[in-house]
Amino acid sequence: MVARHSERSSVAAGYMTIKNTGSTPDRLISGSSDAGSGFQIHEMKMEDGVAKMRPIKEGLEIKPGDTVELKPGSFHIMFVGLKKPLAAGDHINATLVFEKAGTVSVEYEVRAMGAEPGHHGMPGMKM
Ligand SMILES: [Cu+2]
Repeated sequence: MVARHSERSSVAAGYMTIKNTGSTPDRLISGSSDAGSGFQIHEMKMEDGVAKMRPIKEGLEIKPGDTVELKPGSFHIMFVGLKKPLAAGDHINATLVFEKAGTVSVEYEVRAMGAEPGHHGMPGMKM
C-alpha cells in the first residue's frame, strides 16, 4: 500500500490492489485513516484532454475473482484534511470498509509524489 503526497498539499492519494477472492460482488464503500479527517474514493478520467477526478459516491465495485487496481490516473483513495504534512517514509493506518467483507485494516507507506513511477509490486489484499 502506497500513499503519495505533494509537499505543500493537505491531500494525499492512496494506491493499492484489491482482489475479490469471494464468490459474490463486493464494494469498497468508505474508510478512514489516522492521517486526516477525510477519506474519499476517487476516479480519475480524461475529459477533453484534461485529467479530472471525482468522488465515487456509489463506491467501487469488485466483481468475484476480479482484481481492481487503484493507481495513478485511475481509481485512488484521497486522504483529505491531513492533520500534518506527510513525509516520505511515514506510515498511515487506514481502515477500508467493504459492503460485504466489512472493515479491513491496511497500512500505507508514504512516498513522495512522482517518485518511483509504476510500482506494481504491491501485495494484493485478500478478502
Ligand atoms: Cu483524488
